Amino acid sequence: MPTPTSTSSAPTAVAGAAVASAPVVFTRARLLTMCTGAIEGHDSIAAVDGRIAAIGGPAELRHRFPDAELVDLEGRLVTPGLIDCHTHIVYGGDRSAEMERRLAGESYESIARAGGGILSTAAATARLTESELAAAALPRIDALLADGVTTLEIKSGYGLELEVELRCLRAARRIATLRPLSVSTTYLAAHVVPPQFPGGSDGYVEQICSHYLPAIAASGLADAVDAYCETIAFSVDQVARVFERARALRLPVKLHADQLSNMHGAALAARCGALSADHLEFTDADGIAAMARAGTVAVLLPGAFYFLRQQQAPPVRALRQAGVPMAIASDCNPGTSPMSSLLAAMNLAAVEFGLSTDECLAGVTRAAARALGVLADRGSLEVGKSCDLAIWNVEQPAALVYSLGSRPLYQRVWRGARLPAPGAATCSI
Ligand code: DI6
Ligand code: FE
Repeated sequence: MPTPTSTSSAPTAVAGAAVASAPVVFTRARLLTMCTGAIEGHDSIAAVDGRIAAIGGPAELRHRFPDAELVDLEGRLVTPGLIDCHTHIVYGGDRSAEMERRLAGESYESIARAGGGILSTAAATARLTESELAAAALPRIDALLADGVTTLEIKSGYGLELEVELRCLRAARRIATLRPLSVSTTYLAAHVVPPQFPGGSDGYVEQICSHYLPAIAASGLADAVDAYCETIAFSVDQVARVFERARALRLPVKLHADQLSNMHGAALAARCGALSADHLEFTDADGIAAMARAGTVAVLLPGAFYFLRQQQAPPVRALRQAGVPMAIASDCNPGTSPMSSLLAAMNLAAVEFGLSTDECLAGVTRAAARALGVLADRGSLEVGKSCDLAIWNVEQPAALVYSLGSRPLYQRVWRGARLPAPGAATCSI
């Protein structure tokens, strides 16, 4: 493994939305562009104003960008910065006691029906301020950054009431000012019915459609709208109402679909032109065909599958055959996926769901960018896209999927600025 030399100067200090404006040429990189694979003979990449200005040979780029700082990557593997496209990372409280109940034989559904689950996190979330919510999320965010993540989706959904939902979305936006990464926010509108809500779940859906969604849209705090379509949550009809309103307000939609039962959520998501349908353990052939027709991305969440000890894996073979793009995300949440590692999610997707290592890499880059509607800007190394890179201390791309806990990141680059990997080794013996 290479050691850094004096040609690599100290990483630029950046916080939040700063971008590197000084041109940089990264040389001696093994580029995994995620568009055409490694480009033969092209081992250099130029970043200008935070964007990829050119990909080519070292002499050519040095000639084209004579004032650029040269950064010798000494043969390291370079991928697009990773994208975690489904998280519930902003929340209060702790649900470890629920794990003990589940280990003693209770099911996730029965704990939820008894007032635990999402409702217990909602109560703990409501007690925190915006800055406390952001602070509580930061250790989890830092763990994802140490995995090479440069774009993160953050859902609300533990607020339930409008005021707390807005607070969670503000906390999510604040995180983007505290750490160098891009954040996409999602209003998880229909997650669980607040206790004693007048009119029950239909009354709550009515409230979401008539009051909450317009207020969220007006706030500009949400990039998309999500819902939880499940027997313990909301029906297909209720979700359809929420999505119709969201789309009328020009907010893209996505759905927690068919995780615990076949609610035909994937078909609903496709029918509504959703960016993604997520989970999909129980999705049937009709749902897959509908997703393929609509171009809806399948977001696989193997952390939740693992933590819930589910038996039925998503229909990966059929999704693959139908040409549905498959993304992988951490689903970082306190109830079903208390996991702050996207590399671990890739490993689980390979081991538990049978994805190839190439599919795993596409799942956290290109397909994840598509699931967030940001593929034109991120998800692959192409001229014009944001210069978001993950630079790795590994020989083979497959090594990123193969091991657990090995911390292979050398450095992240976000919008052209080099950032140290939190806590990671920068050299080897
Ligand atoms: N996403 C969710 O919203 C639910 N499951 C999932 O994967 C519930 C999360 C929770 O129990 O807090
Ligand atoms: Fe989720």
